[in-house]
Amino acid sequence: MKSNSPKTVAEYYADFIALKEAPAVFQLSGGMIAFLADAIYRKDVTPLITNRHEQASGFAAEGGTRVSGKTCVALGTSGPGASNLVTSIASCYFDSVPVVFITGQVNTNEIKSSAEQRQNGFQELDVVTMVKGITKATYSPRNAVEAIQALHEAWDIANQARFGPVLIDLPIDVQQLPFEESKHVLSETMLEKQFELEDEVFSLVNSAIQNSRKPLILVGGGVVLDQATSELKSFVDKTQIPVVATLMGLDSAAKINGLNIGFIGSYGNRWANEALKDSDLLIVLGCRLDPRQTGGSIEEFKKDKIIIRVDIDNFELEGRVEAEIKIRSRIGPFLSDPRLNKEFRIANPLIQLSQAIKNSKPQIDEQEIDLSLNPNEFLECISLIHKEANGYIVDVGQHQMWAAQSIKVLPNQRFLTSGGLGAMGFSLPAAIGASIATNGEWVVVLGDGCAQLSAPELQTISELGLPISIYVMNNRQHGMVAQFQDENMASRYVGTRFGYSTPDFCVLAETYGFKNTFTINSIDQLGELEFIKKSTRKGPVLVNVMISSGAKALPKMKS
Ligand SMILES: Cc1ncc(C[n+]2csc(CCOP(=O)(O)OP(=O)(O)O)c2C)c(N)n1
Ligand SMILES: [Mg+2]
Repeated sequence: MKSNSPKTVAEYYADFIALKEAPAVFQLSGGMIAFLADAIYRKDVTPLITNRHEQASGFAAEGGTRVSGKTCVALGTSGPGASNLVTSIASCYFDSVPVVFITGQVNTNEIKSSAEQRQNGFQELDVVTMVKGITKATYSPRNAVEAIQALHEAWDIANQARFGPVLIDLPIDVQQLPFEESKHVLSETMLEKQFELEDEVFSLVNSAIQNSRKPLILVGGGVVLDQATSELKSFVDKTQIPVVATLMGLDSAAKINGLNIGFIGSYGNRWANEALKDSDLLIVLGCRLDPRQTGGSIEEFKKDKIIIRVDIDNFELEGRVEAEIKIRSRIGPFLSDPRLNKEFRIANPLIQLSQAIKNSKPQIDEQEIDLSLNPNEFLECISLIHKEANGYIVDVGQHQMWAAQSIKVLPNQRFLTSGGLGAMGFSLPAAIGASIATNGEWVVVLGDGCAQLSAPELQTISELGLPISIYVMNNRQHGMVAQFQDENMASRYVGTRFGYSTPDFCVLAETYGFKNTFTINSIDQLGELEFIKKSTRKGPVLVNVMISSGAKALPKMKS
């Protein structure tokens, strides 16, 4: 491109993405998106990372955005590139992550003009219709002005609470059009709503807390999304109300010294679920209270307690668990509001209760059979050697529950997983995004099944030399589903053990260029972890952790 030629739409996009300090753009190449990728490359400000599957690009953008709080971008070409992004778009939608997805599209004059026509252009796909239900907004710009407006609006909308993904479907000819100055002012309705809270709300909350003997805070993913972890910490420090956390709230709760009881839900720590059950006041912060958190019976969950819910999203407040006090608000402003009484301090019996249960039945004693490697014990040990890591990125399955139950997340560490969607294959690409966005060390915990969904990303990791330590919790089965088959299908392991196999993950990683791989068969080999720690600083490490297929995710709450 000659320097005197006018700026193109693609170049404007590259400038804008750089100006917004997006930590990275993730992509897999394709003709229909190539002009935009080329402009980002030439701008040479935002790292342009090439993954081996568009789904990985989307997960990487999600990981990078979640850990940095800054929007990353994922690109895909038209047709299969766009459809491959769909799972990662859903993941961002359910976990409220403001990623901007941009798909290439065929030339505007090749786009089909009727919904009845299946396809007109080669690799034409109506991705906008496909993702309408899993995005906050979608755009199909047909000229330069629309393309520029779409970018400004999309970025803003993604970043307004409740956060979520947006998609711009950008035809190849529009990418090359000369940029045109346009107005891009958000209309009134799109501006972030502020929720004024009445004095009465605070008197209700204050008296509910005052009258409670066993108050408990339930921390959900909304706390970290609202960047309200320090407000949570100071509220807990002052009031001494203990906390329990969901899968998405584990890292926020990790900031609470001494009063963090643990992980609740279907596979939660026994003592945390008991504390929740025994509480007489539950303050639910940024948490959907989905069936995995409440169990099947809402009545049982609500029994003998008052529930206060604070959430930015009215639909959640009006959701399946009706609270006695519903507060539509951001978490941080609510917790730091001077009208909220923070002087509450009692010796809370829930602390003693949970400690007694923990002493009599620690997490590692939950397994029903003797194991040469207890996954809970192993993961607790892992957290001792990765104190300097930025955090943990965990996939989906039994290993996810073992990690949530036993990893000791430090106050400055993150714990990421695919929460709402529960998408296998999330962890490796998300760690790529997290590592690029933070320029730092991450630990991945994934199962042998999940590893096989995203194994090609080992090439991306090794090519970039990212300091990621990968623990494959290898039970040679889709353990979580096998456990379900034990309970419901007389242990007929269809597709989980029958007709399922695993490669040698060390050989696989070495083929992808990993220099450091280890296999661990028993807890006695933990001495080797020191060696792993040293290797991690130099680049990626893969540890193949052999676990008996008889190990289960326990305790398991009845549904
Ligand atoms: C994309 C996708 N497909 C299927 C599932 C259903 N599923 C949930 S956990 C699981 C098993 C995961 O196996 P593995 O990674 O080996 O973990 P393990 O349970 O053995 O620890 C499956 C198949 C899913 N969550 N995501
Ligand atoms: Mg497995």
